[in-house]
Amino acid sequence: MQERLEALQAEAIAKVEEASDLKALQEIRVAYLGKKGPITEVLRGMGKLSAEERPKVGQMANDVRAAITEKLEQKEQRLEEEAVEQQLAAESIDVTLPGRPVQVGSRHPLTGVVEHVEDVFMGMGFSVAEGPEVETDYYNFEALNLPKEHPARDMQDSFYITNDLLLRTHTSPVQARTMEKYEGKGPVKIICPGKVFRRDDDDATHSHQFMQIEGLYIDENVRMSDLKGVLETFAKKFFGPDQKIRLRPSFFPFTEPSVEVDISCVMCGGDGCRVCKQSGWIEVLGAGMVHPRVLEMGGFDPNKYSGFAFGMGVERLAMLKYGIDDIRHFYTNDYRFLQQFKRA
Ligand code: FA5
Repeated sequence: MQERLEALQAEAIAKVEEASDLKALQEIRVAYLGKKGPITEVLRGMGKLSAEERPKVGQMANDVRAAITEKLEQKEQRLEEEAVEQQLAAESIDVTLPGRPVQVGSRHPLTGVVEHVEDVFMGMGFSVAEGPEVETDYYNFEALNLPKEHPARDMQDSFYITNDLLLRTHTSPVQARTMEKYEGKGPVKIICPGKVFRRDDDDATHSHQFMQIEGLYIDENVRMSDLKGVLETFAKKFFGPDQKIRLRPSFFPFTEPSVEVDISCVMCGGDGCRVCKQSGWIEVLGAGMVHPRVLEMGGFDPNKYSGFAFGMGVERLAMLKYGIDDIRHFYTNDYRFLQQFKRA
């Protein structure tokens, strides 16, 4: 009996040592110490032993059980510790590693410029209007005093969808649409940013698709000096307090008188450089007093109301503000270019 118990103890302990996980330990526990295990069997058979042998065998069986239990517990503890260590090793963080930079997108420089211009004009009481990019011949040309066959249409050739439907060549049709909405009652004070399209050849300063911001102010007694004051305020707020503007006579069929507006060259401060072609000035927009016929077609009485309008090129503003020498950079989505405007 003693030999059998010793052999059982040795066998169980060897298995415990070999076990590699908690599940295997539990199986050993059930197999050797469980109700149907060999040690329980020995204890059960004690009745058949002599009175002398009984306590000895009982003692021995208990010792074997205790020895196996102790070994099981030790191994169990070791496996648990190892599991915790493995988990800690797998989850450990090296706090000395540099952080991974989060890739944050940013607004396109043209969007940033549009928002800046909107801010400045909203500060002067203008609200922001919108109009469609696919426009009718009527709003793009006729309502702006550009009847069919008018030679000034040549300067703004478009992409035609049908004879009567085209991609708008400027944001000025929003003038006509806005006037209709106000049904002849002023004041009207809006700006309208948006995409426009022309059959222009692409070069460093021209693109077949670009952006404009239209401005329209109609009220009683609006004068040319109001136009000049508003544009001067805009230039100083957008480019800086030392900015000067210059009005040159020009022609647009929808304004009379008409002007081109130059700003003093941002690159050289007006001294003359390559960018301003040594003139000290750069053209950024067209403007003028709304033509009485355009007011009339829009439902406004030209004897009561007067107004001014302007249309500025967003890309030109952005190129001057940031010193960009080619308009095409805005559309090619070069990451190195765009990244420079993260904080713009
Ligand atoms: C017009 O488009 C007029 N509608 C502006 C206007 C509005 C005049 C209201 C009077 C009253 P112009 O064709 O000059 O005018 O264009 C205005 C501005 O758009 C230019 O000063 C320039 O900054 C920009 N621009 C014109 N063509 C291009 C082009 N192909 N690529 C990039 N910018 C352009």
